[in-house]
Amino acid sequence: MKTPVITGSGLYTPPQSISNEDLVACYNQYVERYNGEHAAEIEAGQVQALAPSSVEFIYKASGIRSRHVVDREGVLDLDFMRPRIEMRGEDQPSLMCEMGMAASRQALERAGRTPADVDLVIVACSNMQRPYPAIAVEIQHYLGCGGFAYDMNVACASAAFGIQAGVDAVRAGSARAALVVSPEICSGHLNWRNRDCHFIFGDAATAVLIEPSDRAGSGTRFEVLGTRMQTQFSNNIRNNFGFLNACEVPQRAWDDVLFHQEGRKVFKEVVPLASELMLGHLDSLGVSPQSVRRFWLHQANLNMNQLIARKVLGRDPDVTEAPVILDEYANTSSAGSVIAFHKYHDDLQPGDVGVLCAFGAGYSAGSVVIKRI
Ligand code: CO8
Repeated sequence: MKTPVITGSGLYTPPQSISNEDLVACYNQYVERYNGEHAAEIEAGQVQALAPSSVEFIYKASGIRSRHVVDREGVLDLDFMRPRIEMRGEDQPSLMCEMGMAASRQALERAGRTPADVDLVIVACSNMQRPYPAIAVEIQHYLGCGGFAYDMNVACASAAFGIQAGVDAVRAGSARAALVVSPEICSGHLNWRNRDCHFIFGDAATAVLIEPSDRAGSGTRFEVLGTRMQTQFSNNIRNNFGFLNACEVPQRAWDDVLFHQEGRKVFKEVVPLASELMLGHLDSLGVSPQSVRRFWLHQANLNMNQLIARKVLGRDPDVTEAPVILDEYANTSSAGSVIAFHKYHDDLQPGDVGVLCAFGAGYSAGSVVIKRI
């Protein structure tokens, strides 16, 4: 059995972003227009008036200040309120492929590798642009990698599950180098007209390269000490988009095929799930939680992350122990914990241990314990 090592990571950040102020101004104009257009039905009690959103609520409830998106103009266009994405021909790389390749190239460069060194590409993320051919096979093709590739979806925990699959393949020798890519275009599946969730998501892509220790170069490397995944069925985060939508009788409402959740219940149920997963995993590896130098947590909600870290550490974490990127990026689904890792790992010293932990819809949660070598 080989010893798997993370040898590089990459991040693609869309250049456009939307502040809470811009987002709320647009949403509140929509509310004003909607309530005006439905004034008579609202008056008659047949339609419920929409309530305005607020910048203060968003920051206090989530810690989010802004989000990067693939198209700001479409999201803030009152008549469209979603990203406008040009349809591409079948002979052109898809947007997900393009974003994933940008992150992959950076991960390979950091590891001192070329695409030809990679023989497994896994695209692990929440939303795929199409069912087939797999986005992973498209990235494999356009990057110029060998071997095989496949897509997998475990919602916000996808990157952790993808890393486990890559680690297992490298450990067993079925792959020489595994690239786990998480291109997330959450803005395309977010209901920007729903006050409860219009502020939650952003777009980004990440990549992680995993190689056996005997091939790993001399860059910043992290040995994977262990991975542990867990799932538990819940309808509290749901998206009913699927290939049978057009066949269903009666047809679903348009907002039923977008992201929706019971945020409060998710908060309450996922905090123990993620913290107990990490505690059990660390215990099985003989690592005390207090000795962990860094927690790269899924970035959905700042209060949630602080509570999870407090339950694991037995005290409040400081910002260097559980770094925050959601203030700038919002929830980028599976990319979030990897963005935190990508931006905040260079200062760790040989021997330092960190945990990447992702959690989300399913429910699903994954813990990856790594040690700087
Ligand atoms: N502005 C002002 N007021 C608001 C707003 C708003 N924008 N939104 C809600 N309110 C109001 C509510 O109506 C409520 O009013 P009232 O008390 O009168 O009923 C009040 O504010 C409080 O609302 P909540 O109880 O909903 O507020 P919370 O404090 O619970 O905060 C959060 C809401 C931020 C959503 C919080 O519950 C949370 O973050 N929970 C965790 C959610 C989570 O982690 N989800 C994971 C989702 S990611 C995932 O796995 C899916 C991946 C798929 C990606 C797909 C991309 C699209």
